[in-house]
Amino acid sequence: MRTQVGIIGAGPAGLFLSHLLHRAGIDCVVLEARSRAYVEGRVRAGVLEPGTIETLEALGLGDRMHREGMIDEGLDMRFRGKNIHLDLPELTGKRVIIYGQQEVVKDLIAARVASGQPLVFDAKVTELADLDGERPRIRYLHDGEEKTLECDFIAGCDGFHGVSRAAVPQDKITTYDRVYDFAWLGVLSRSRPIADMTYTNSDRGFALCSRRSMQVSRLYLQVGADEDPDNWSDARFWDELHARMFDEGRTEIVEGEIFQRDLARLRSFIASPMQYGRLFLAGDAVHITPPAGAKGLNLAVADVRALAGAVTHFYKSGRRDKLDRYSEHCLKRVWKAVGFSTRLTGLLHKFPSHTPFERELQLTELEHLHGSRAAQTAIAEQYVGLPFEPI
Ligand code: RFL
Ligand code: PHB
Repeated sequence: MRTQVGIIGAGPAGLFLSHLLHRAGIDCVVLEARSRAYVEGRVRAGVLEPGTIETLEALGLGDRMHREGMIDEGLDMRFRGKNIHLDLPELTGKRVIIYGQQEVVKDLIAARVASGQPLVFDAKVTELADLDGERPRIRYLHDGEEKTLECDFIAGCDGFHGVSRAAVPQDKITTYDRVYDFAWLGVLSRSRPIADMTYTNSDRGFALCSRRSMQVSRLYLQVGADEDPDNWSDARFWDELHARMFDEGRTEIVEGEIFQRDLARLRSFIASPMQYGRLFLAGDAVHITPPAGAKGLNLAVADVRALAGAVTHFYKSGRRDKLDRYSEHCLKRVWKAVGFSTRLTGLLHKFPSHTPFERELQLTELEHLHGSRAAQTAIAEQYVGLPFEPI
């Protein structure tokens, strides 16, 4: 089999890229290791920045997001019983939309399938070959057979544990990372969410109240890195959430049936450069932000917009200049976003390693944010996402 761009992974990065390329008249094949049901059922992100919203709209895929998504105009940060309210439209003129990542993924998959363009599930990529030649190849397993896809370019959109990044010779890539010794225990509950997206830094640790609809809350608690989600009975989860949200009277947070639980280890990670020969890495395959700040999915979209622009330019003009700039272009945004999420993580979590001095400094920064519009604007500007620069 042959195509122009071989895309590994049907997460947000691979799926958005397939649509952006198809719109530009460029052929691609998406290979996904898992089943359609598995990919559509994976609960993750929820906050879409204006740039991601516009990208879905431009692809003609924004209708359900506008019908079912929830416009979010503000977020709260609580500490020591105080509340910082960031009014996003007032501070930035922009809003975000809360719409589950798996809903975005469902919309992208349905449209790709309807267009008749190739998207192969249960196709696990095992090896990449000739990345530095003219005709790179992808080997994968499908229907019990080993198959080969020959391409002009390969897009490695296979997430943090994929095979693409590992296919780059070690002396051609540098990695930067920081692993945290805590995790987020996330649940979905059938209960009315509280009014605003609310982050809290309490003496008992971090918590976050978000939502997926007016009937479903998405709730997170900071827990130990190796915590077993089964150790958290529903009662224990609610007790801890009320306490961390300063809702001891249990008058604010509505409890409901918890029907999904997951644990996300926290890490900051960047691999550089994001390309090697004819392989281009995008999304979680090449960078990970800690989830505070909700940047991962949005960064994946920013990467593949740049990649689609560079590939389109190549086929139109025969020139590689934009492809050659891909990594440098994306990494500017990536470092800012990873820096922002890392800073927010530092501001909001309880660090087992903190001395009382460091804990007081953390609370002092929150106090400053409480009283300073300039500090609030700086957070809000990054939270809604920086504008896209042309590649
Ligand atoms: P994905 O989504 O991991 O998709 C990669 C795909 O590649 C497939 N794959 C392979 N396919 C073929 N052959 C192989 N050998 C393969 N190996 C892997 C996988 O099966 C998978 O389908 O990466 P992508 O596309 O780069 O998308 C990144 C986002 O998923 C991620 O950044 C976000 O979910 C992060 N994130 C959030 N991002 C936001 O923008 N806003 C948020 O509110 C937000 N909240 C979150 C989050 C991530 C979380 N967790 C679970 C880490 C909240 C949480 C709790
Ligand atoms: C979510 O709704 O899943 C969510 C919201 C805000 C974050 C991270 C995740 O910072």
